Amino acid sequence: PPRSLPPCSLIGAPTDIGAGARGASMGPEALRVAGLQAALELHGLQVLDRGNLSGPSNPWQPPVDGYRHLPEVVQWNRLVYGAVYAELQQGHLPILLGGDHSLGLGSISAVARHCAESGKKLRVLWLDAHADFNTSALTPSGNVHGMPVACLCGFGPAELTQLAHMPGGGPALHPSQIRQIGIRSVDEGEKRFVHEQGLEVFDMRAIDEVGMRQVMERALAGMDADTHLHVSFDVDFLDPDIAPGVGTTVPGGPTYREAQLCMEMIADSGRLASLDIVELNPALDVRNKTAVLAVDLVESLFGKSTLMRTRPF
Ligand code: HAR
Ligand code: MN
Ligand code: MN
Ligand code: MN
Repeated sequence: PPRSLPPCSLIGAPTDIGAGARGASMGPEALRVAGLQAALELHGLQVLDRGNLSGPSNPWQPPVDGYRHLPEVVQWNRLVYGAVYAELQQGHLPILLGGDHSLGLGSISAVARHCAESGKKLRVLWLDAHADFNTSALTPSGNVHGMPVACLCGFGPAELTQLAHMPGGGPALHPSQIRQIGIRSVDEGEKRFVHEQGLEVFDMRAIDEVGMRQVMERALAGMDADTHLHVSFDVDFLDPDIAPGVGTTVPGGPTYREAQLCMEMIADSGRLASLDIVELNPALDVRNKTAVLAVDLVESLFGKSTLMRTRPF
């Protein structure tokens, strides 16, 4: 059945500035080549391709005070913030095509600001192999793509934690707004910090024990008509057997069927209002198959289903 979704705006952010491997900068084009726009249009959506943002190149330097490329990461996130915020203001559904996951900062900061201004509640689903909750003191790498969730919760350099200039001056997110799914790689210090801050993490063990269906029921619980749902889809969420085209593969991720169910249940919630597709690395892919898979899953996220089902099985 046709769903009433606003026009979607594709925003390319071709950079690997926060990553530990080069190549995520080619993600936006790989998603376009895999047919993202046509796939969404087939499901009745209006799609506006806003092209690519243009930011600083990657100097590929070691960390300085615990961060690699902080000035360039800030510049890219300012660009992403502006582009995502502009689409939300026009009533569009922004789809950020990364780029690495450090850009989730700019994207979700814009969403948080928009929600604060429009009186909406915000729920963030973070689909990832990693918690991305490091700080400069905890990080083993200095790569900012391992830090965006911490920065969104106010733990990080002011240039990154204050991107949104939230009313009241606080952080963009409170940990209680976040649900992480698929997690299976958390660094030692990061693990303690996740626990301290009370992040709600549905790790792979949770999926093993109760299944993707119950995990998603719990992750989506408590939303209502006033909830804006943001999905931050790190492609390394998926098992590397089906999704090799990412910089930081971790074995033991969701299967094709589990990932489909995850996306279908998000679609059924009817609350999806913004999306990041990040960490796709075409330099490490095999004949663009990870991009094709990502497009297939995003179709489900936007309501493709096998049958015109009216209730869960
Ligand atoms: N935890 C590791 C670090 O901080 C690896 C982080 C990798 N992050 C991503 N995005 N690929 O989730 O360096
Ligand atoms: Mn299709
Ligand atoms: Mn990530
Ligand atoms: Mn990841």
